[in-house]
Amino acid sequence: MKEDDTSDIPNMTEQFYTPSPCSEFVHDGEVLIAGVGGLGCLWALEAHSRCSELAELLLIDADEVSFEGAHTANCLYLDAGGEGRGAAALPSMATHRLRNGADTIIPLLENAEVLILLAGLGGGMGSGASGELAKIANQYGCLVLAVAGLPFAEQPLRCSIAQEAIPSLESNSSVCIRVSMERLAWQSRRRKKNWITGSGWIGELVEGLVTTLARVGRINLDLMDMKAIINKKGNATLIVGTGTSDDPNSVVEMARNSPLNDLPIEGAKGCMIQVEGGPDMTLSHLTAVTDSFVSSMDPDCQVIMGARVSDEMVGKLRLVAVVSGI
Ligand SMILES: Nc1nc2c(ncn2[C@@H]2O[C@H](COP(=O)(O)OP(=O)(O)OP(=O)(O)O)[C@@H](O)[C@H]2O)c(=O)[nH]1
Ligand SMILES: [Mg+2]
Repeated sequence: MKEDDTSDIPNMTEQFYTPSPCSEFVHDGEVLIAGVGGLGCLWALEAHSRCSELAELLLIDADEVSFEGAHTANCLYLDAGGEGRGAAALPSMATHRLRNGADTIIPLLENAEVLILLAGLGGGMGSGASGELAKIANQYGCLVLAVAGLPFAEQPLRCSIAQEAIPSLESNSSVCIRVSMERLAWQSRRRKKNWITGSGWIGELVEGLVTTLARVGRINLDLMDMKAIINKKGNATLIVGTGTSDDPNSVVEMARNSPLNDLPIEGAKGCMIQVEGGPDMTLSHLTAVTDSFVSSMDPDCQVIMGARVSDEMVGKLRLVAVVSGI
């Protein structure tokens, strides 16, 4: 079927639910967390539950099951014949449905400065609609940070659908990290968690990015800092790691071995790093984490650093970074 031939695509029924109130913290505009497709919606819901007062949530799918329990979400329901069973692994159908149904989400995109886009590739909706959403968001001036889940190797058809979908998502995103679901599943066993919901890794990354931009830290970072790092030549990636404050190196170790870590950061030219900890966090914790994290980067690497303290992080440390010029 040709890209613009919609003749054999059934009429779309699309539904949109009302937005939730958002926080006053994000002065420069809103951060929008969006999930596309079944897996993307699950990841977005889990991530948003960690920082719901700091970001808006948008769920897009052709399967209403994805909206269950999403009381404060904006839900874009892109159903074809009312069968409510997803986009039946047909990405081109999903692309068209989003293109035709995007009007209702334009106000959200106009309001957002950063779109954190989560999708599992290999099915219909996530593969077909995520690149299109990123493209529309770009047109409205959003900075797009994407997390793309790649299917298991034993699903060759899904892998080829994902390979076809990735260029559009990557070219319309400022940063797009590729997450192997295989690696996510494998490492989730160690966390004794279900990989399907991201096992906490995706939620931690999104929460870290949102709080970094929310200007609630001790040393604040903002969107200008993020843009300065992202705009460096070369590839960029997003990194998260957690550990305990008695062993700051464990945080960096975990970040390096995280299933979300898709590119080696050796020799990187740019790094924005936010370290979060409890009220017990000291300057030496902060420098230990940062020094160890940037040690393998280019000696002239531009490093922008931030720090945030929250009561829930007592005894813990978390590092969230945007690394560029790779
Ligand atoms: N092995 C396994 N893989 C899964 C499972 N759920 C999702 N995936 C993988 O994740 C990819 C995306 O899944 P979904 O997000 O459910 O797909 P979707 O975008 O909703 O696609 P449609 O339902 O066709 O519209 C799939 O291609 C699979 O590779 C699961 O339960 N088991
Ligand atoms: Mg689905």
